[in-house]
Amino acid sequence: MPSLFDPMTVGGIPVANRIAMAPLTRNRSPGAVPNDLNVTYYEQRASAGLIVTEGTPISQQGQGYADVPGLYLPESIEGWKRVTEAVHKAGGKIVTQIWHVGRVSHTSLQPNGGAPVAPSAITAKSKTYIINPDGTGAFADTSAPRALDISEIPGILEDYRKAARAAVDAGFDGVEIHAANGYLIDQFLRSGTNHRTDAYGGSIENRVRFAVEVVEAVTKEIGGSRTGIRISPVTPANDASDPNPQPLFDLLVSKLADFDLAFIHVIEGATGGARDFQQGDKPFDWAGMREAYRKAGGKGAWMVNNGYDRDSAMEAVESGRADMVSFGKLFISNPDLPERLEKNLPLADANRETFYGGGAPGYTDYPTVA
Ligand code: 8OZ
Repeated sequence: MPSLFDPMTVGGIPVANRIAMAPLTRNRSPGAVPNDLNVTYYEQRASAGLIVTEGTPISQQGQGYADVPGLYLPESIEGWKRVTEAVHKAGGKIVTQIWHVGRVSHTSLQPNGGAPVAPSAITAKSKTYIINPDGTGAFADTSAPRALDISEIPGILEDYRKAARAAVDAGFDGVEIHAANGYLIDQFLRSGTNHRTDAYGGSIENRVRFAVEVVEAVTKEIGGSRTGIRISPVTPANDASDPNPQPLFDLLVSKLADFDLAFIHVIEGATGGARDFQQGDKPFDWAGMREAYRKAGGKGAWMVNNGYDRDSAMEAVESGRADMVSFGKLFISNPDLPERLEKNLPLADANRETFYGGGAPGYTDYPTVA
């Protein structure tokens, strides 16, 4: 029987345990460049079997929040090299989450102050975080997006490909494609945000096309064994909706089986919220989606997320329902989370007020037990 604390191999990545650090937006990289504080933060968490970094935009167009690190500037790649070196030196493994926000952005963050792009011109009922002209930060309504012309899609696929190459150049063990939480790929997947009438909209076959093309572009560049993907079939995050997610996501994962991915990372329920959150009239069948992946020949590690604690994480791996479990908030406040879980030591709570932006407080000052 596998345990949460056993090593395994995730695609081509040997990991020391089945505890992953979930991607967490922290808005502490001004200029999109990882800095000393970011190096310390990730190094402190290197005992995770696998770190998935915060979302990292593949282009300025893919950028939706102030002070997140990028992968499209040479300086950002140099900054990330210092992070990956520190994590590797400490014995950890780290992949970066490659991200395009689509409509969840603001004109002030876009190239030439233009409109954010999306499958369809539907404004998200959501907020983003910007820097005012006077330098202060503020939450702002997302700007009205424009619908992508079909001729622009190859350019975005190229941005994903380049970001995957940049990630490997920066020393990452691989990438996680961010296809969750109502961002660009998820906007194509779900019917609430995709009203297209071309080959990328309408039927579920058409709505999974963009996701599959991104996976193809990335895996062609760096290989499936270094590529994972994160999905959130029912989340309402960023105003995402689809009344019938099961056939859509079953089809998606069955198509992903062709790419020999390292892992599939599944947010079960509403991101950071209710695990039994439902879209449509039936509860989502999580085991059924995994079965659709395995039946199609998918062999990647099945990583689960959302509100797990020690008992439920141990149960998920011991029962074989999951291969890995990722933790977000608990990794913010417990840099040595794997040791604490293994020894059943007390866990510290994270302070929400320091989640986004700021400096060391609430970022690198959570102590380890020893
Ligand atoms: C919280 C704040 C900003 C962005 C996600 C990348 O939900 C995010 C995010 C989370 O996936």
